[in-house]
Amino acid sequence: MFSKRQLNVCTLGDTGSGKSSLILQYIESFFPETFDPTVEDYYNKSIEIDDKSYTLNILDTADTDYIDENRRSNQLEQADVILLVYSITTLESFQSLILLHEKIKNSLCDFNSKPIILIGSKNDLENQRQVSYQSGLKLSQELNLSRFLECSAKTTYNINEIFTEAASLALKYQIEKEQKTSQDDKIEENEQEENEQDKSHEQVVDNQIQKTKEAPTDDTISKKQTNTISKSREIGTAQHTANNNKNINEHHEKNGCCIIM
Ligand SMILES: Nc1nc2c(ncn2[C@@H]2O[C@H](COP(=O)(O)OP(=O)(O)OP(=O)(O)O)[C@@H](O)[C@H]2O)c(=O)[nH]1
Ligand SMILES: [Mg+2]
Repeated sequence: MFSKRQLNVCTLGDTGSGKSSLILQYIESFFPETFDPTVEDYYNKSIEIDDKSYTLNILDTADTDYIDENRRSNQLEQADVILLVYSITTLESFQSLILLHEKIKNSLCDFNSKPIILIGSKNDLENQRQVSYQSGLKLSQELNLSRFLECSAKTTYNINEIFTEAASLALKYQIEKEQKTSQDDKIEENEQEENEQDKSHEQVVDNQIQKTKEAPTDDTISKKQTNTISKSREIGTAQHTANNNKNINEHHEKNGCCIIM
């Protein structure tokens, strides 16, 4: 059966920064007024990109301090895109992202190609703002992130935009990764072929060397020829002597005498 391509999103950020709220607003069109800290939750939703349908898997994580490092690094590896969330009403949640970003960098082998979106949540709470829009934008540029967006789970401002952008970046990341893998496979295949060709060439050269070793040298050929010549000379001499004796005998027989040898 035809199965849809899965795009994996991982959300990270301080407790209370608004991760669960923006996910719930996107998935269920629901804004939770009361705060219920997350342990770990998974959500999924169908999404269209260029008339094709994909499944967007969203991981809602617990605050960074409460999670095992291996588990976190697995979550990061699995993700095709990472959402770094801070609240515009809490400077601390913004500052802690710098350290979190550093941890992600150290944890991922393909950090440079993994897309990361910076999100400033709760922008409906303008009167409580502690982090300016410019600061968010500046940080995203300094850290070379893929995108920066402010949003509000309460008013739904930019909520769809976040996940549409996340899905597109995730798809791009997956395709580039697949292309790189197939290129690496081709390079490996070519290297193997070249190695095999080198080996068979070496074998041919070895065989030739072996044959050359076994083949007679000019010296041995001339020795053999000398032996053959001397042997034929010996044979010739013997025949000559026999013929001579025969002639002498015939001559003596003709002359009525015989030689006893
Ligand atoms: N006004 C307003 N309040 C928000 C918004 N988003 C979240 N909140 C409130 O902020 C509190 C924390 O939000 P959560 O979404 O639960 O935060 P979280 O990042 O999931 O927290 P953890 O699960 O502990 O990591 C809740 O009481 C929400 O009602 C928003 O866009 N506007
Ligand atoms: Mg939560």
